Amino acid sequence: MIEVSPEVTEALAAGRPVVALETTLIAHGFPGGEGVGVGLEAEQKVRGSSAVPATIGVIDGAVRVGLSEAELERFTPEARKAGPRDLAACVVQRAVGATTVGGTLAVCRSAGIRFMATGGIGGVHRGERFDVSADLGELAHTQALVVSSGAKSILDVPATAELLETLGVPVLGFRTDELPLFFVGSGGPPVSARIETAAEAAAIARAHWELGRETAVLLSRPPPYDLTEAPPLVDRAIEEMEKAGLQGQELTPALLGRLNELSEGRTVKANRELVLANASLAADVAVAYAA
Ligand code: PSU
Ligand code: MN
Repeated sequence: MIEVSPEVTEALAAGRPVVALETTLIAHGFPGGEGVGVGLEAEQKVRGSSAVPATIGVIDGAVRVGLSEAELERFTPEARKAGPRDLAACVVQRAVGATTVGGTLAVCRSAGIRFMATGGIGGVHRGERFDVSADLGELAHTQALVVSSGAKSILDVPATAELLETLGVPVLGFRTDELPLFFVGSGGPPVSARIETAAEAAAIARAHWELGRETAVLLSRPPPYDLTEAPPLVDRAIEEMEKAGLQGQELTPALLGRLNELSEGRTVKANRELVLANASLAADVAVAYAA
């Protein structure tokens, strides 16, 4: 049920660096078809750092690892959001399944891919309602290094950091002491270790797994520039969504769309930049690990 492209198969067999990329970001993370362009650019960034991109998603009754441009274009907003629980149903029902970080990591585990890049991981949502992303469950038992700009902007980030500690997931800060807050780099909870280079991240990931740890390693890279106007807009968008009664899987896409309106497009631009920077760094770490 998992079909790996020839390019990715060859790279993995030869021990060359491979970086997985998710498709939820493509289908639901950007407005009006912009996601495909971001997905393609992220792949170019990975190639630019001498690694092989492996974008993952479900199409035509199979989990696919390594997608062509025409295949990427099928991950429209109509695609189902595919967390780890949704992979099987998407395969059997032949749905287009856009994999989340959790869904992508589940596939990485089966395919033997050790590196992944994203914008922000899911985590503990704010508010009274119990909503904790399945991303955390997969981070707890997948030996992969995930590069992100911390957790999604709309989450309860201190609670997410506490849960990562509970699960035993190292949180490395790339040239920072604080877990980035997605749109802004500073003000978050402390990381478990600060690192300065991609090689250092690769060495810690290797040591973590050689010590028998079975969890992921989260490498947090501050966004390329601070969007200081974003946090109050995030608060406002969340309040609006609560009033509208939005919850579950629809919440993130709706919130990101509203944020884009409120910021006149600046949150989307910032999101794009940080996704691309994270793809480059993930490739650098994968290259250092392979060496
Ligand atoms: N971060 C973003 N935009 C996104 C996501 C994360 O800035 O669209 C996606 C990722 O695919 C992540 C998912 O895995 O949201 C988590 O969603 P949930 O909270 O429903 O598990
Ligand atoms: Mn959820």
